[in-house]
Amino acid sequence: MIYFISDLHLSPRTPGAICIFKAFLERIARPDVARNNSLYILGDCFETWVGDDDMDDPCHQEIITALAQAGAAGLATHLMHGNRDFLLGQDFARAAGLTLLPDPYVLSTPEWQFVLAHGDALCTDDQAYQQFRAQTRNPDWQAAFLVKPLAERHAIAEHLRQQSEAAKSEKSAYQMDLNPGETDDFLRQYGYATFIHGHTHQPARHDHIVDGIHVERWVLADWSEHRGEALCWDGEQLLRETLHQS
Ligand code: LP5
Ligand code: MN
Repeated sequence: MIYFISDLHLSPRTPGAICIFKAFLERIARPDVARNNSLYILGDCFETWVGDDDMDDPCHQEIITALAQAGAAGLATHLMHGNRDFLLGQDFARAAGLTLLPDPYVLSTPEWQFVLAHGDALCTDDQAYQQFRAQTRNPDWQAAFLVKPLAERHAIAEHLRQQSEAAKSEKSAYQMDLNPGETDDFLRQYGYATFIHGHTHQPARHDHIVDGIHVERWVLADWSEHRGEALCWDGEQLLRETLHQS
C-alpha cells in the first residue's frame, strides 16, 4: 500500500494529532506489512519548523523517534515541504530516517503514474501569498533567518501565523484555491498523471478534462485533534481512510 497524508500541523499544542500519527505509523510499519508499505507526507507535517537545530524539543523528538522506528521497521517514508515547514533539512531527514522530496514529485508505480505536490505553488490568485512565498524561499533570506536565536525564530513564526490567519480572513475561498488554468497547465506538463496534493484543507476528488483527457485531482484533508486522514493506493484504486486515536 502507498499512503499519502498532509497538513498534520503537529506541534506541542496538538497532542491528539500526534497520538493519531503515532498509532498510524505503528499500524503501517508493523513487521508483517512494513516492507510492503510506503508513506508520502505532502507538506505541513509540522505547524511550523524554524530550523533543524530545534530537534531537541521533546515534542519534535517524539515525532522523529516515531518516524525513525517506522523506517527501521522497513517503512519507506518520504516528506515534501509545505508552506509552514519548508525549513526542514537534511539533519531532520537523517534523524527521522526519511527522504526529502522536491515539489512537485512524479511517483511512478508499475500500475499508475502520480504527481505529488503540496499545492500552494498553484494558488496564483493569492498574490500576497505568492510574494511571501518567493521571499521566504529565497536562500539568502533563509540563511539570515537561521542565524537568529531559536527563541527569536519562534517569535517570528508565531507572528507570521497570526498575520496569516488575519490575512486569510480577508481572502475568498476561490482566491485561496488552486488557479484552474495553472492547474490544467501543470497536469499537461506532468503527462496527465493523477495529481495528489494538500494545502487548501478542502478534501475532494476533482475531475479535470485537459486536452480531452480525464485527469483526477485528489485533495488531502488537514488533521485535527480528533481525526486524521490518509489516502491509500492499493495498486488499483485510491481510498480515503479516517484515522483516530487507538
Ligand atoms: O498556513 P496557512 O494555511 O495559515 O496559510 C497559508 C499562507 N500563509 C503562510 C504563512 C504561514 O502560515 C506561517 C509560516 C511560518 C513559517 C515558519 C518559518 C519562518 C521562516 C521565515 C523566513 C525565511 O504560508 C497564506 C495563504 C494560505 O496559505 C492559503 O493559500 O493565504 O498566505 C498568507 O497569509 C500570506 C499573507 O497574505 C501575507 C503575509 C505577510 C507577512 C509579511 C511579514 C513579513 C515579515 C517577515 C519576517 C520574517
Ligand atoms: Mn499548507
